[in-house]
Amino acid sequence: MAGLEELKQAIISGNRDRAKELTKKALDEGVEPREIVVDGIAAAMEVVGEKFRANEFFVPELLIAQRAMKEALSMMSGEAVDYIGTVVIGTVKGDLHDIGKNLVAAMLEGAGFKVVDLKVDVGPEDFVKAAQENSANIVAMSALLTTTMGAMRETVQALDAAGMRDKTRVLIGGAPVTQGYADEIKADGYAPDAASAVEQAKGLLPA
Ligand code: B1M
Repeated sequence: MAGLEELKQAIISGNRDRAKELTKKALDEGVEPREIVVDGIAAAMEVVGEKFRANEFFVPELLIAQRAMKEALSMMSGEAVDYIGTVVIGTVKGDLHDIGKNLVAAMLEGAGFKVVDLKVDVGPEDFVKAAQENSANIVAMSALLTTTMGAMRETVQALDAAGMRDKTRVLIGGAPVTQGYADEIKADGYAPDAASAVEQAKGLLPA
């Protein structure tokens, strides 16, 4: 849809007002919220991520695009969606990096999950509390610092201690995180990027 391509370009170029306006227009025209997220918002952030990796975009462009993404997403709250599962997501304790986490959250929303975003610097007890309150299927954690990865292990242990691991699966990711680390801390899934996070999350839902 042409409007969603325009929305994608508005987010890539960091045009917040235009991104908001185009999201509202698409909703008013009856475009499915999930289509707006997948083909407009998440698609834009994938391009932003690629440009960043290719050194075509630097941190300021990344942050400006992220703000436009947030404005667009803010227009979606309250839209009725049939959820396929609930994910509680956050960046772990001590870690303030949220661009990748936001991208994963947007992609999960686009794939039909209800996403409860605890933002950044989220302690194990906060993950546990939010997972209990929202009957979450999945706790998803992001870490960008080698020094904060340990908080993922602590959160897995806190979920264990709360007796929640039979119902709540753990998905982890972020630049320094590996499958080996996920195995070591007994997380149920690891994803190297936002698209594979969605695949992993779907695979972690009860059959
Ligand atoms: Co910081 N930073 N930073 N930083 N920062 C890194 C991560 C670093 C690699 C830079 C470097 O030294 N080369 C380094 C970490 C080294 C390490 O520990 N290995 C670093 C450091 C050291 C720091 C500070 C300590 C610097 C300082 O103050 N001395 C400090 C720490 C602050 C804190 O968190 N307590 C700090 C601060 C910051 C800013 C605030 C300036 C800013 C963050 C802004 C924000 O997020 N709102 C920032 C940024 C932007 C970066 C870099 C440049 C970019 C990170 C990013 O957003 N990438 C980064 C260097 C780099 O990567 N080149 C760096 C783009 C994003 C789309 O990718 O987050 O990897 P990413 O997410 C990907 C995947 O990892 C995956 O999917 C995403 C999309 O495909 N993924 C998941 C992420 N989470 C997932 C969860 C999943 C699954 C997949 O499942 C749940």
